[in-house]
Amino acid sequence: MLSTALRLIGIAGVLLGVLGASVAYAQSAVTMTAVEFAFQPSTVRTGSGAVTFNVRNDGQFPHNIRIDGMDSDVFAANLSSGQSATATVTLAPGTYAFWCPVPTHRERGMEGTLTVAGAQAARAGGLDPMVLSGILGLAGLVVLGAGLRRGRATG
Ligand SMILES: [Cu+2]
Repeated sequence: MLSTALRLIGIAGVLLGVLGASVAYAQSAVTMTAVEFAFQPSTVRTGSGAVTFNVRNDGQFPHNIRIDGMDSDVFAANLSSGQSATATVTLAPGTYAFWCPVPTHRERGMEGTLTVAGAQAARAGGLDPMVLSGILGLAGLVVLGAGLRRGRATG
């Protein structure tokens, strides 16, 4: 019956791996508000690849986002007061400054730091979710395989 237990642990590991992967996917979204003159939050972390920005302009002036190294603003048009918008950009792992491209807004405080974690990068808060899910999934398969081998040897 040990092999049955091992198999169940293996299946649990695979499920954890799938769960971890979905968590990693969910983190590739950034939700912020823009006001005069700040982004809230101004320090943002996300996964690499396609990153969706959900931004609401809670201020009076138009605002937008420009990420260091990109040729255009995140939103095709500035967000007007009260407007919410969603846009997806592709980001490689790294640390980027971002700011509001409307004249003088950056100087007045509308800037922040965006950290994009890579698949191999360890985070300050713990393992990168993609790495963690991979380890959990792999551990699940190894345990599952051991359980199957044991079952064959004794049966
Ligand atoms: Cu602005």
